[in-house]
Amino acid sequence: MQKPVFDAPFPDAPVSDIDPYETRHLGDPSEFHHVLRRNGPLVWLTHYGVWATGRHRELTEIFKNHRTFCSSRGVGLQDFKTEEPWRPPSLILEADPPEHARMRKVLSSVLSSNALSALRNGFEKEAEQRVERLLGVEEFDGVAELAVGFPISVFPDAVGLTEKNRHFLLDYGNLVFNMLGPRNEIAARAAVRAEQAVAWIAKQCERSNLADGALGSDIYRYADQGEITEVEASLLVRSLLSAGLDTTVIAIGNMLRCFADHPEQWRLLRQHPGRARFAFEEVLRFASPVHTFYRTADEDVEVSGVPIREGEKILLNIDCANRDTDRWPDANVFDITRRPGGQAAFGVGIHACVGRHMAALEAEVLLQALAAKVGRIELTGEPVPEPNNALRGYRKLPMSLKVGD
Ligand code: OVV
Repeated sequence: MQKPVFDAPFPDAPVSDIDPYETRHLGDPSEFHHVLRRNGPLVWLTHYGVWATGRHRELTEIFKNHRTFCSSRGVGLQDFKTEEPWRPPSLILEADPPEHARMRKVLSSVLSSNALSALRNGFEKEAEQRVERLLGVEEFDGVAELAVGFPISVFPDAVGLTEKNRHFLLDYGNLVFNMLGPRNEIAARAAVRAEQAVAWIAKQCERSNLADGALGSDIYRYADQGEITEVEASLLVRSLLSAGLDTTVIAIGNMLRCFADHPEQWRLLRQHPGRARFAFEEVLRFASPVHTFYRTADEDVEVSGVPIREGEKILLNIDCANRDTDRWPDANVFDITRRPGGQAAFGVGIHACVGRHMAALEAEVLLQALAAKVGRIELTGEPVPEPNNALRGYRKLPMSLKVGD
């Protein structure tokens, strides 16, 4: 299929005709990363007519400058100013200050580490039982049993979902993230799979369908106090359901892969289980679950000498920035002893992940349950990547857990 070509906006602009959304680049981004590093601080992608950067410095600068680089025109490839979004925009992800701040305040108190500490015991029990069950199994799929299995058995309950059919959550999250890219085959497949999920999700967000004393009903308490409307509350619950599951599923899968590939790091973690939190941050740096978000220039601006015009989109390649050798010594080495502060997997600035404490809690609890029992995490077959327009992770991880040292 012939693709349109968007000419460079000025004569000497650094350009590339690589299509990062081709399945092979989604599975292995090294060629795209190479282009981003080599061609310039920002590179014009002729297939899409957008700028792209994978440098930590520029990515951070753009994320931090939320006034110029807005989110309300969408954080995917699509410009909400010129194209109709596929669903009512998220009140937090796809919003700018001051509206963004009012929503952020609600979600950050509902998802504060204090608020979540009550969940830890239950999460621990589930993680320990799950690990125990898998210890004697010769070969299993780490994605199904751990990366999906663990979050899906704790997260929907934490939100207060009462209905069955929780697999719709995965279909929906998969769709939400795929719709941040072009309308390629991957997005089309996700849409077919999620057809029923969209209506199901809307229903789960209603107050009457959420259990008392869980995160969803905590959000509705802010509606009772008049800080947000009832409709806003339901859309904030939708944000939890959009961003809360697929991300941690991918993150845990990537974490398993990291430790399977680096047994010496696993040994180190077992010697220092208190390092679980830092180890997870290093996993996020080394194998970032979200590879791409966009911003849109809301005015003419210059970044590192490159003029960007109002209305132009910038692809921010998070996983490339997290491997930037200008920012990280030995960026391509997985090392849980580093202090990966500044890693960009949760984003940077006012939009940095509001659910990060939930993600860290899930990962840390699972990591500690594994570290208590498992001497080695071994791959028993080829991992199968799951191509997604915004996430990078696995569909299958054939593995086994070896007891002992
Ligand atoms: C894909 C994504 C990430 C973060 C937040 C949301 C969605 C949302 O729906 O608010």
